[in-house]
Amino acid sequence: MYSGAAAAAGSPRRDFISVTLGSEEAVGVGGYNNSKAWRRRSCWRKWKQLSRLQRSVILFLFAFLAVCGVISYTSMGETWKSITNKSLDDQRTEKEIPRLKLANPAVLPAPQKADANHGDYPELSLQKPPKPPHVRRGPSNLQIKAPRRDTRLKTRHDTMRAVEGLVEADKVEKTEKSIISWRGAVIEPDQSTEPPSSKITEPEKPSSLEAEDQKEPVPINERQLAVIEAFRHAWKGYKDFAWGHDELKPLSKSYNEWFGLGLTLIDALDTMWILGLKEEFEEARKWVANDLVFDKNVDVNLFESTIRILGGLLSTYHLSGDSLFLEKAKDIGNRLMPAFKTPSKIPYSDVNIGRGTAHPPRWTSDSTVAEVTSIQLEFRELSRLTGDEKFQKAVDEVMKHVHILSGKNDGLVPMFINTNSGQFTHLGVYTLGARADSYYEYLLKQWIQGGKKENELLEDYMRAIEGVKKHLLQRSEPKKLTFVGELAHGHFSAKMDHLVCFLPGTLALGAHNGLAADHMKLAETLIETCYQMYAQAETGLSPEIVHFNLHAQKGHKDVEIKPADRHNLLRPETVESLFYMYRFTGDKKYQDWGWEILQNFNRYTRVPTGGYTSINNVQNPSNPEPRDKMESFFLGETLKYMFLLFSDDMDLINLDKYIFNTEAHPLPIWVPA
Ligand code: DMJ
Repeated sequence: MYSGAAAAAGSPRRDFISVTLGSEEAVGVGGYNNSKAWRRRSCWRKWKQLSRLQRSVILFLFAFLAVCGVISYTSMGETWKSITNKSLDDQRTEKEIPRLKLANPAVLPAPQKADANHGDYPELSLQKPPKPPHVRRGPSNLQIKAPRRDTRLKTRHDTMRAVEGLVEADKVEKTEKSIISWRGAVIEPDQSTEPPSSKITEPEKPSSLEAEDQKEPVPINERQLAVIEAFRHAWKGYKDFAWGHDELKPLSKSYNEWFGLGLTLIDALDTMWILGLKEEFEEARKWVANDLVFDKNVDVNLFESTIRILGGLLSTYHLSGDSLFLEKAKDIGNRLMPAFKTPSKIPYSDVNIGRGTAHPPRWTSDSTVAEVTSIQLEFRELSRLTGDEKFQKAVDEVMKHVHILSGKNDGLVPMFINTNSGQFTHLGVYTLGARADSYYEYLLKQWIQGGKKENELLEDYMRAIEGVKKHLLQRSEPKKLTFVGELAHGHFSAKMDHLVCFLPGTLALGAHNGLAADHMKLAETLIETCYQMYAQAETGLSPEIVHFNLHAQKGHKDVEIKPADRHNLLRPETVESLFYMYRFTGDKKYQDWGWEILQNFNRYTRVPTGGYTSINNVQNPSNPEPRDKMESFFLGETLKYMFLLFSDDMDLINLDKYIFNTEAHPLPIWVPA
């Protein structure tokens, strides 16, 4: 552009010509060679005209410059060589030992006196690479969506592992490779299943509870460790002699089959989670994944399989976030639904989960009232999780029906209900024990689960407690213990089942949720009675049923035990109520009472080769007559409530967030307080 402009100006100058020398257009090839020859001749002429001295000086200068050039070339070559080699070395280092270099260069020790003092520096091989991030594989819509979990359970799991010295780096690394979830829930990458339905609405977490979650984890104490030890002992027996079967027979080192569905294992899943027994949980989880099959030609009891299996799977899903348990819960939930196909919609007691048929017991068309009214927490939760309302509809219908049914006595219900007519049968007998107990418990708990909006449930509960006060409360002699008796056709009986000891806990839970303060007073007196049912037996373990003395008699205690009633099945109800009482009052005496009970279980029911057994005679410490059976609720309920009772962490399964079903499986409260 510049040359064009100059040409256009029409003023060729020498300088300008030299610029255009390279242009063929300007000089042509021949012109260029002629000029070279001319320049050579003129230089030679000038050299000849110089004096000898001048020529010598010039030659010397050339020689000097040549020597300098050679020297500087040599030293630059060395420098260049070293630079080139260094960069090659660097490249090799990054390619050949990339992990050492990339792992954590900032913590590598400086390489000083490396040979003189090996011990001062950590071996490179001992340096732990940074933990890989937890990676969820697979398309995002197939990834497991965990429900919101109690973060205190997570931190407690960490504490537990530390306390027991279970944290071994290699195990942790191994586990991290094979799982994609945290803390115990082994979710193998290829086992991810579809997420919960989009209709699921997890309850929002109030900010105050978020703050609670961030509190320091409370360390596990000695008594809790004793519970863990007891659990492990029980689990050892189950694992060695009854793995995958319903119940352990610890003395004969065999098992008992009821439904053939691994009842003890499923009932114990969330207990293991809460106790922080990661390895045991993982092993059990594998059994659920690989061996738990519901497609079986087997009759199961609707109530028992709902509270133990469906309830256990749902709570384990909530605690672990592992969708395997939700899938299994859906499966069993669907298979139980035929029970509701009755003329009255009051479900049959038994269902064949393989054939999809249901029926009442052989000898009657009645179901027990407790059984048909204590499956609601689980089916309602299943509807919420799946978005399929059929589960909730079926069980709500039962509650609505019972709400308006005649035959109650001041809110107290008879024990049987007919599946054809939908009417109560065997009228006139009222108890808070067997066959009616959890009807009362679930009235309150459903009301809490649903966010305290379902007024009919609350009405029925309040009326029933008034009925208890009016018809069933009495005081014993000599200690004047308040107890809950039974009413049969107008006659009061001073009989009380151990099962009734759920009541103090339920009353306390109601009072905690804003119900009448006198419910708490009643809870305090009743839990004292339940404790005395243990303390007044020779083994310190309660019998199944007691009769209270209404009149003082010399040499007689408050509690009388009939020969047919003196067995103990390792039941949970008193420990359950102790747990609620301690949570709501902070009174350590409840923990101490629970501790006495645990020690007596260890003294009289523990089988040395593994497991615990029911006993036939709580009055004979020298021979309590072991029955050779460990009920699944010992692991599902009794030991779980023990552990929670001894915990000083009031937020471990926070009672404003969770509601326990009647088998001690915690389910979320839909609208937490
Ligand atoms: C458990 O299966 C449940 O607690 C049920 O409500 C009553 N019976 C046993 C424990 O005693």
